[in-house]
Amino acid sequence: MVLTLYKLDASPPVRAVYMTIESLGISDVEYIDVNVLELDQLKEDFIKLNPQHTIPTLVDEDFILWDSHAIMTYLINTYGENDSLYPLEPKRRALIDQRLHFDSGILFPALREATGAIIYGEATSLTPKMLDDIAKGYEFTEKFLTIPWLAGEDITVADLCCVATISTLKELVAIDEDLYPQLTDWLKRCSDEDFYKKGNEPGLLQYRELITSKLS
Ligand SMILES: N[C@@H](CCC(=O)N[C@@H](CS)C(=O)NCC(=O)O)C(=O)O
Repeated sequence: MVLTLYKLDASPPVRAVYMTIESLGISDVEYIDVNVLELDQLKEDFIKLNPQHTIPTLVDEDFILWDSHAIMTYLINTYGENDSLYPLEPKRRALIDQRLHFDSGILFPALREATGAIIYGEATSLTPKMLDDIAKGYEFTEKFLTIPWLAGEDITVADLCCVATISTLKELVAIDEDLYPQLTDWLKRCSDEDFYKKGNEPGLLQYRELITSKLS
């Protein structure tokens, strides 16, 4: 099997997929850059592949899939040696699914809104609404973390997904340790993991450079 992943390293959902690839130990992946900053995603060839023109997009032989959440769970279901990252047991899986939808519906939109405005030059600082949306994301996540990891006693795809977004939000708005002690601790524990160091850190640094260059 050779997988192809259309990507940009700075993109948080792409990094969530990288962390899944790292965790699963998949080595046979061809990576193709789609520079969304230059609007490469709107080129005819890419639109043919993914009419929604988003990265990450995965090609596995004749199967094409986009949306990081769908890609991560597909990779685990297809190539995982066991179900530990995405347990089959219905209630454990349902809790993970809730966290993935939380990322899709709350965390990532807050990040996309703020990042888009800064990168495409519509804003040079965050508006009160952007700050409020990010704070809501932190508050909810803090409340979920009454358990060690985001969806239970063990690391799951919920952690890989949400840490990509939250570590990137932190580049925009610092996480106050006093307000969000569980979130701070969880982020620290995620960042000590190998999957994070290899799959998230390099692209996160690129995101930081990009945002800093736009804000200064
Ligand atoms: N829910 C999607 C979001 C993907 C997304 O919005 N990716 C951005 C880059 S971070 C993108 O492709 N933007 C280009 C566009 O929407 O045209 C996922 O999780 O994959």
